Amino acid sequence: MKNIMTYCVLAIASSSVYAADKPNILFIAIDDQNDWIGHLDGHPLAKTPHIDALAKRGTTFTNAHCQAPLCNPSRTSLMLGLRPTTTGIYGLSPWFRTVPEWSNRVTLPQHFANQGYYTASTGKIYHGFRRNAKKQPRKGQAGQPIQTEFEVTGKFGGVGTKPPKKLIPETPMGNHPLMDWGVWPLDNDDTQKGDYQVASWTVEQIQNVPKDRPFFLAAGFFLPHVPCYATQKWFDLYPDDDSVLPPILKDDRADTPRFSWYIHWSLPEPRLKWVRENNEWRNLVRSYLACTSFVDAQIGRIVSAVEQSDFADNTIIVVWGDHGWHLGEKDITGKNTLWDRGTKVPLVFAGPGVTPQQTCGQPVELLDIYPTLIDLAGVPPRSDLEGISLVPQLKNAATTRTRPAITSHNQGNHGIRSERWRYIHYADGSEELYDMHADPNEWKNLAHLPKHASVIEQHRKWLPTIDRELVPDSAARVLTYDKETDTAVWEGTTIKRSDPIPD
Ligand SMILES: [Ca+2]
Ligand SMILES: [Ca+2]
Repeated sequence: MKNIMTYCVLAIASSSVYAADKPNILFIAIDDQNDWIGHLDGHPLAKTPHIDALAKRGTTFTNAHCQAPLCNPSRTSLMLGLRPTTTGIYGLSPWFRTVPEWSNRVTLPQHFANQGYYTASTGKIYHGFRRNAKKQPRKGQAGQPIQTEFEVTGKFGGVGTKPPKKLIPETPMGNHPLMDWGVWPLDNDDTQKGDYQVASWTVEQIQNVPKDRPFFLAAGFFLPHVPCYATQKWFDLYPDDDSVLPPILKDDRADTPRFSWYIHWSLPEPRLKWVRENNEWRNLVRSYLACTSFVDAQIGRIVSAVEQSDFADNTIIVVWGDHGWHLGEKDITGKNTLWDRGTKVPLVFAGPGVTPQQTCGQPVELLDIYPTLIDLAGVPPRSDLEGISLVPQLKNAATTRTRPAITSHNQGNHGIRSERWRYIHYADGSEELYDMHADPNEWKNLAHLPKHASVIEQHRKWLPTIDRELVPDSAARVLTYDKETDTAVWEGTTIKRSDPIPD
């Protein structure tokens, strides 16, 4: 008996010794959150006091961009530390573990688990809920090893309580159930909401984590992803008039290439035309803002739990969004674009090693989170990550970065965001260029002007050299393009050059 006891003690000690002096990581994701965050000034009325306070406590990146403007490829990129043009995952499917090449890839939390960290997750971290290893393999996958994405997996969260039927009129492209927004639930009870439960579970974890090793705790909020339901008090933060609407330019897309429509050709998210005709534009904008403020409050609950815990001084907190969202800009609502509204996201770091009260306006990528957390925590580095540590900027925000932020949406379509410019290159060779200093709304495409030829040339150099085709079983929001025959195929259907743009 004594021998067994000694063995147990040794086993625990050996797993904890290595990581005992390492900081904890609190990793907070927000779904479909664009830069409508108070301190980012993406929307002048956005109220996010808790994220803003965290930004003051640490360093915020005001020019941070996703690597793919869609949940699954963006999150896969971040968690694997590889660009979508390297993973070949661009659509909502497949789940990367079913791709033989990535089935054993060590993800960000797994890398920390391998160093002795306790890892736990709740809510939307990956696209779709990934349970822990206690679950049986899915049908057809018997005999395959079950991946343990996290040691412990908590509540999924998600939408939470739903109204008995949609709150808005029937939407185009099949009246998708997720395309909905408005005040819900009516009894003002936020505790029925999935994101409230995600925050509660995270707070409980903070209060009860094992004390013998550091933690990597991941909390993923679902809102402001559609359906944008929030209780009345969050709507009351915003005026019920047209001052909430974002600025748009009439016929803004007259100077964007036809191919810019191909990357979001036919989707359940309504176009601007529909939300206007159905008097839903203001309602959508207020709903999105209300959800953003609600999620901000949930983040506040978690951060406050850390501050009141024994881990207040040794926990690195990172908050990020998986991609942006349009609310009428460029004639659409939704994601899947290569403009700033579709790619720009909040990215805030706070905690040990992070200089407080800093704002960094240099272009950075979600891809940088993996090497940054390794660097900040002082765990062994990896040579197979495509991001670059942001620790130099977290120490001094003025430290120069040499490369722009790159976003890809299906093979061949890339947005290159430097400090001043946005350059977009589509698979058929068409291009856009915006001067983000003079034209932050990206209204005036300058790509055809000879005087900008050298700027375009400088940005073209950053187009990914690895630009893989879609992996097998890619589906949902996938586009392929064959240059030889000038044929674009959206979700299995050929788009003809003469087809009218769907509205
Ligand atoms: Ca998303
Ligand atoms: Ca325009």
